[in-house]
Amino acid sequence: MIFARQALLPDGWAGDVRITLTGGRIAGVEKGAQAAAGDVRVDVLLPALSNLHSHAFQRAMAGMTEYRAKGRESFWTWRELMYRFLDRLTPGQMQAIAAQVYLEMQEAGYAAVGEFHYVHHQPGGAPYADIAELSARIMAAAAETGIGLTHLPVLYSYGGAGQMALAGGQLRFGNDVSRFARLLEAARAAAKALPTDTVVGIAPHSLRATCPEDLARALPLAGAAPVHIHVAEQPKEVEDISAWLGARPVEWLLAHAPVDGRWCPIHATHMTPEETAGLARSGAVAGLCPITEANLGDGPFNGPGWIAADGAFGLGSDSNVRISLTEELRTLEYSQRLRDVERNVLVPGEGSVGAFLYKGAAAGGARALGRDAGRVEAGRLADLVAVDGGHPALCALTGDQLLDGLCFAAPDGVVTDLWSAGRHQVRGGRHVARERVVPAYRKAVAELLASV
Ligand code: NGQ
Ligand code: ZN
Repeated sequence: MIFARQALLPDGWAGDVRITLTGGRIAGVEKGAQAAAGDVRVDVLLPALSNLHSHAFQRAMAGMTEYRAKGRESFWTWRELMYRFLDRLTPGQMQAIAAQVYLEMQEAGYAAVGEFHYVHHQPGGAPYADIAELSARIMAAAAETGIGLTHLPVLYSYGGAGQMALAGGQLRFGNDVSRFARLLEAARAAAKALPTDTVVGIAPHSLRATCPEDLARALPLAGAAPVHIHVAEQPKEVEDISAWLGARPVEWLLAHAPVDGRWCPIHATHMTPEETAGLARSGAVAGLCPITEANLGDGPFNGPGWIAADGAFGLGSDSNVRISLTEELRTLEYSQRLRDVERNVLVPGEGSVGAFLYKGAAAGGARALGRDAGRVEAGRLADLVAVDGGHPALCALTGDQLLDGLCFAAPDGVVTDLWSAGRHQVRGGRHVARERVVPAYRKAVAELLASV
């Protein structure tokens, strides 16, 4: 049982709310209740967000790619450094890094993660004895931390638009569709050992890493599970795809792929107004990664156009250069304010920006990960987060202003408790596996640095 002084329920804020959990789900929600001995008492209870886009291993490069070399620095030069970083990464290091990342996500208020997983093979490209070795490492990290996992094995077959050959660091990613299908089967089998809220979807990496024929063969492998794809992140990607396929990436997908509510286009930054409206109306959840998009110089998302077309959205920490839910929320809104020279941009009509962004990201993130979560309601997965409303950043605020405070003023340290499908992994602001996971992370990065 959880007893909350205040909780955000689907029909609004309520006081003295007692929540019953069974089998990882919310069994009952009672308003105006009495606390009983043994209840976990919290202050402000919210639906916890799903982090819909992560490449866990990139966390270990944080701070290593912020040096301007001679000449022009871009997404593409960052990518070269990232590929080089992969020359040595071992399965054990992958697991230790992912566990640290998932722990930090839970402490920041995310109950679940969509791991867009594309490092499959050994350096040089030879598969491991178990083709899904690195998927198993991601799953082990999820099991260690208790985070809800939507594992997204990635199809990455070509080095660039027009079926270019894979090269260098990309060799660790490569599969044709047949081998990808085997890897997916192995990952699905391995996921059976995880809690039942685990999901396995698929992720064609991007149009530049696949081709129309392969994509048509790969998509049915998803069944009813989520489909994630990077799209329209950088102007050069839009140009390359246009030159090759005669249409811009989002335009091409809308015309040739069965884009619907199972789809999560990641970034979707560089779109025409027609693409923006068309993609929003397809029901797809835009996977926005504001901190990484700022860090990589991608550009701002067309938020007003997306909202005007009633588009769904969620948040992802992508490169994990910094894992902070509050900062992710405010970076998204600030990117719009800086571009439009305006305030309070991301809300339709009138209303609280923090409330619109938080509730929207809770619902959209859960849908993108195939999780029955995002609302504090009987029957849903118990993905819950509690924050300290008495924290100086929040103590003057009530109702939806609490979400504005969370979005614009608070540090992540306001999170006191977090449940991933009922697993109570953060207590008193600390993850229960901290003492094991953090030293293992330090050891893994020290080893990794010594090997390069
Ligand atoms: C990724 N990064 O999947 O991590 C890519 C770079 C690639 C972003 N799209 C890798 N932000 O393009 O091969
Ligand atoms: Zn990504």
